[in-house]
Amino acid sequence: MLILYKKIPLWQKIFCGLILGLIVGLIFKEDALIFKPLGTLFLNLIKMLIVPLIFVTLISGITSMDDLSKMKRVGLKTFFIYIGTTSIAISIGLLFGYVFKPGVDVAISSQESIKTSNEALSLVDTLLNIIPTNPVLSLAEGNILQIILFAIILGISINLAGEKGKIVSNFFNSFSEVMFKMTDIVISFAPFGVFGLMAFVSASYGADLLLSLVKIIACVFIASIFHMILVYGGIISLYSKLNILTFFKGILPAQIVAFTTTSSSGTLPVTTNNVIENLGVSKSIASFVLPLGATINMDGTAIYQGICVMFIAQLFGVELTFANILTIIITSTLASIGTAGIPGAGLIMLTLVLTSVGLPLEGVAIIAGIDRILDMARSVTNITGDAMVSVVVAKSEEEFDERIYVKA
Ligand code: DAS
Repeated sequence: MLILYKKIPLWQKIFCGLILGLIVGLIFKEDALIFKPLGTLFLNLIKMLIVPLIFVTLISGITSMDDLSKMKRVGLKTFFIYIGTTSIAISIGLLFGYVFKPGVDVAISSQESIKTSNEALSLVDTLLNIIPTNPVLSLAEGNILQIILFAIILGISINLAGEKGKIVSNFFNSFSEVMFKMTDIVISFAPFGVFGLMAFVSASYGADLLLSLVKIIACVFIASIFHMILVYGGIISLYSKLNILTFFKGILPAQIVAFTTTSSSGTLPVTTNNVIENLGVSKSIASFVLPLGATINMDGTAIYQGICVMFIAQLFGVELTFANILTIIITSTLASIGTAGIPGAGLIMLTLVLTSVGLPLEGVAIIAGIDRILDMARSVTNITGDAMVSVVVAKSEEEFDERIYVKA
């Protein structure tokens, strides 16, 4: 039996966990909540990985690019593709919100408390807060943006130290291999964890709430799928000349984990494993591109912001001007950079975007009631965008093994 189980591809095991969890939750409702600890255990295991994995593999990734001009080239490519796809994403979100009008004739009173907008940091605060005044504290607190900045500076410093930095560089390369192995161990538990998470979500929400707000849920999901197929699929096939279906099959395990955990950072170990093991991206490119993407590249969140702003404007009968739309595009793009890769982060940033155009925050209360469902779509889109960029950059840097990709 165990031998048979080991032969089943991981993505099929995780997918079965997802479907089984959904069915069990809808059938057994509150009784299905007994499976929640399985999901919590899995979430805690991947949270255990996040800090050491990002810190160690990012440094290892940078020290493997000891040619500073190459690091600059990879960094610029990564950053510009991230910003470009996020700007397209917010525009798609606004377009879907304008065409589908999800906020028209919705009369749902909300039970959720409204998160105040002062939780949404301004852009300047976000940028200043990235500086790790105490790197050990940043690691202990899991402040991902500060960890990334410190790892980048440390990695560059190791390269600049040359021979004298070799021992440190070898240590991080070796530690990075160990962290990849630890990630494999945790991922083997994913099917059970995904089952527990999905059973909890479907038991908690049930069919009735979902049906009452089906229009905005459908809008966010359809726009996310549209963006992934059109934009990511387009770049993968037209620019990198690779098979789209192979890409989506190779990243499917990470997509399912993102769907159930609603955390890009939490899914990072699985995303890293998938792009290296299934899509042939080199460890150094994956270690550099993915941690950055998990925190600053949030196309799914940008789509969600665009749709929700239109939903709330329609809900309260507010006509948005062209200047409002431009403001929304800029603030949503910046907000998605500042959004952390954790569950529900986008909802807090939504209040920043609403405030930027003077829309009432009361609408956030309605969104908050279904935000976990909407977060599933945006988190899947976010990690898929990260994976797409890692494949495109790896192929352009000839750090890509097409033999692995075609076998995905
Ligand atoms: N849940 C966030 C993520 O991990 C996205 C969001 O909340 O917008 O990507």
